[in-house]
This record gives sequence, structure tokens and C-alpha cells, in this order.
Amino acid sequence: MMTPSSKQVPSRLTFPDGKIRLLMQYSGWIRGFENQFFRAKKHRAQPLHLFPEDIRRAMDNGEFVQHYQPIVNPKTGHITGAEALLRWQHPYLGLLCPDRFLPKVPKYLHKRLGEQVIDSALSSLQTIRSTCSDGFRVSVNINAVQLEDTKFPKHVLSKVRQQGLCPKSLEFEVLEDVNPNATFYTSYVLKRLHDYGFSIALDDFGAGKNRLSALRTLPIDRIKIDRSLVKTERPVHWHICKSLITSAKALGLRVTAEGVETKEQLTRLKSYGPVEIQGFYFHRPMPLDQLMNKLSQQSSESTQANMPVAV
Ligand code: G
Ligand code: MN
Repeated sequence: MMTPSSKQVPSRLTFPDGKIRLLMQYSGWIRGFENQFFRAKKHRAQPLHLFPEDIRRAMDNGEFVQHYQPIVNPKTGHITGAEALLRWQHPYLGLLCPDRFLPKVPKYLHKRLGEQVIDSALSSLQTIRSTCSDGFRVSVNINAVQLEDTKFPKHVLSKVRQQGLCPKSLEFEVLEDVNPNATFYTSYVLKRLHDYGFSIALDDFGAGKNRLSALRTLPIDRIKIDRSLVKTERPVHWHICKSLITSAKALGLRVTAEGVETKEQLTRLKSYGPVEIQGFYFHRPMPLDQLMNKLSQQSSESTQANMPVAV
């Protein structure tokens, strides 16, 4: 069977028709599906064949939404925060993960998309605040364009203030391979965000190029241990997790372990030191209304637990 390769992608001049594009998107979907079975190692799905105007139209139509994956304190089982995860609610293909479309977002739309992500996280924080304590934190992944934009820290601070929110309720996740030496602007932006009281987390830590130097040169508050180190059955990876959690404690950094799927993984991680847990074992990513249900349930349970017992 012939599958379209990137070389075969027709130009807009040859195929301007929306139906043809939709067909190409479906074929990309099928290839991504096949990949999950036949190329187990490559867990990232193939991006769809997309044109910049597909993305722009989706933005105009509000098809990009955020789902929230709760982050849990394993000692209490309480949800202490959530990571905002971008999804595309595609009218025909259903809910799409960023692997399928993010590589195809043209650079000139990154700023607008990043802006939408922050706006939606702030509006969700407003909703969450009605049910939850001030300590609740929403983490947002920031893209390279935002990281290089020296106006970004002031801009986001004024948005947060306008809404009466506190900067510490927002955490920015940056990728581990952010190169602190390569870009002066990136470290400037991170330092300003940190000075303003936002929390900075180093995402997917331990996955790619090991940039321990980032911990020395950038104002990092938290590391997020990559799920490849968590899900493994190789003891060498457990030792790495253990030493990351121990070092983080010594450095005064907080830790979130990503991709926790089993009780064994949870028990092992808890034995290494203080760590927060994100993963399917506790919760999958979910729309805001489902998160709100869980938070209201949590708050009513703790109110009941604190009620004086009748004698
Ligand atoms: O790199 P980042 O931390 O932003 O990745 C988050 C992605 O990881 C989300 O798309 C989410 O669906 C996925 N994810 C979250 N928890 C788990 C898990 O326990 N197992 C697996 N396989 N994926 C997870
Ligand atoms: Mn992340």
C-alpha cells in the first residue's frame, strides 16, 4: 500500500481543495495509528499533513482547547495542581494530541497560540479559585517564541494582576534542552518571570541532552522527571530517579515525576524522597469541568474530615 510521504505532499497550487486536505489528514491519522502498533519504540505519533491556514482557521474557530492533568501529593492523595495540555478538538478527527499538529504550526502563529494557552489557563485558574485554596498551581508549557520575547514577562504579569491572581499560582514549563548559553534572551525572560514570582519547571528532565548546567545558570524551581525514567524496569534508571530526587532536595528544588502508571512505580518513587506525582495511575488529562468535579469532591471530603465529631 502506498502511503503519502512528505515528498509526495502536493502543493497548494495542485490541490487547493479542502476535501483533499481532509483526506490527507485522515491518511496521517491512520499512519499514526499504525505506528502505535508496529513501531512500539517510536511512541510519538506522526504529525498530520496540515497547511498553515488549517491551523489559523482552527484558532479562529476556537478549536484549540486545554485539558488538565492533575498533579497529586502522594502522601495525602490530594490534587495540588494541574498541567494544562493543549489539544485540538478537530471537527472530523476528534481530539488530537500536540504531536499530531504542533510541528506543523508555522512560526508566525506560535505567539498567538501561546497567548491563547495563557489566556485559557488564567481563566481556568479563576474558575478553580472558587473551589480551591490559593495554593493551587496551573502549569503551562511555554514555546520557544515566548521564551525569546523579552516583553513576555511584563505582559503576562499584567494579565495575572488584572485578573487579581497571584503569580505563584502559575508555573511555566520549559524543556530540558533549553540552552542557557545559546540565547541571552531566554535566560533574561526566565529570570524576569522568576523575579515576578512565577514558578519555573524544567520539563522532561533526564530525557534528552542532559543539561545539568541549566540548574546552575537558570532560575529553576522544579524539575519534572521524564516518564521514560519512571516507567522503566531497568534498575539503572531507578538509581537515576533516586539521585535526581535526592539532589533536588539538597538544592531546594521541588520534583514532579511524570508518567506514573502503576502502584509499584509510585511506591518506589515515594521511597526516594519528596515528590509530586503526575500520571495515569492517579488521573488522565481531562476537560476543566471534570477537574472541577474532582476538586469540589476533594474539598467537601476535607471539610467533612475537619468537622467536629458529635459526642
Ligand atoms: O512533555 P509533557 O510533560 O508536556 O507531556 C505530557 C504528555 O504526557 C501529555 O500529552 C499526557 O497525555 C502524557 N502523559 C501524562 N501522563 C502519562 C502517563 O502516565 N503515561 C503516558 N504514557 N503518558 C502520559
Ligand atoms: Mn509539560
